[in-house]
Amino acid sequence: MDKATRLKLAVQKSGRLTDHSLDILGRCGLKLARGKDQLIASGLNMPLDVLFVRDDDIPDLVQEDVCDLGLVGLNVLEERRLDLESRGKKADFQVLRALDFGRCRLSLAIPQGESWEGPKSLQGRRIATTYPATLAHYLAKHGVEAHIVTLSGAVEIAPRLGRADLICDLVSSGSTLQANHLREVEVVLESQVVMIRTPVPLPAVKEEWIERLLLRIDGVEQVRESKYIMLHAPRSALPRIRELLPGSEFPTIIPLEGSADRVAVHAVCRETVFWETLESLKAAGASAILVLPVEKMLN
Ligand code: PRT
Ligand code: ZN
Repeated sequence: MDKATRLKLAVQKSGRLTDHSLDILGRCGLKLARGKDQLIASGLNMPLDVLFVRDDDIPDLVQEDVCDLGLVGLNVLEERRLDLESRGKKADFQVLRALDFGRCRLSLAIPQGESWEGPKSLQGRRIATTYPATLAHYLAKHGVEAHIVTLSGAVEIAPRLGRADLICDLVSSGSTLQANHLREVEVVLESQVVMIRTPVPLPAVKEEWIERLLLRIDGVEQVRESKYIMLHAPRSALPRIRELLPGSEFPTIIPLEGSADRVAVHAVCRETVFWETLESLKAAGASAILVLPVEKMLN
């Protein structure tokens, strides 16, 4: 593999982000030759290879220019950035895009039944976390002093084991907190997956492929909720119909052969199209309403 011409992208090897990361690359057209448990997979139809690693290693691999690109949760990236900065070093990865998956939040949670009066309730307490740098930054921002108990996992059971008074951990549905009799009280960081790149300037051919990949990712993200709507309507109803079409800019209006009054309307709607919207369109005079999925979009 030629380092000068082939992009290297780091992706989580096996975990919550793996399937979504590969899915979005697949939607961007990438076909990978990958044997199971391989560390690296070559792109068959793009000059891009995927390196499978632990998510925690992705920021450094990109910062140190081992990989050109990486897909990683903002929680991991921020922790690494704040950790480096707390030691007087510079975090150099650049965030290119925020992607619509891996959403979660890093939150403070206290035992149910305890009272909470804002960050000042943290003064002098012991907080268990796997995100010590992010938590330290939060505490400093709020001017409170607390003891950070750094754990490598199973943070949610720390209060019951007497190792901490409360926790700072990732939450998505909240059911883990509930099962451990904890109550979420404050969000420290909202997170989702981001695409990062090396700070090092790359050869032109690689920069071009990054641009192409980003355009394709934008297209993939745009079509996620998008639908193509086709309908017939009286010309007089067009102003109302345009109001009703969710997130569409310029619908195409086509005359219907043999009908002076009725037209066909075609539009891309960038927001979810609900049954209620279709019912309102019908009430406004539309008929023959079709809603189709959009597979690809390039603006
Ligand atoms: O082996 P490797 O180091 O690569 O994987 P990992 O075990 O560190 O990470 P993994 O696969 O668990 O998570 C990868 C990334 O997914 C995280 O860094 C986040 O960016 C994102 N993510 C999204 C989550 C969650 N949602 C999530 N709910 N990561 C972890 N959780 C855990 C959380 O720690 C808690 O234990 O799920 C539990 C809470 O979930 P709920 O739904 O009960 O609230
Ligand atoms: Zn990890």
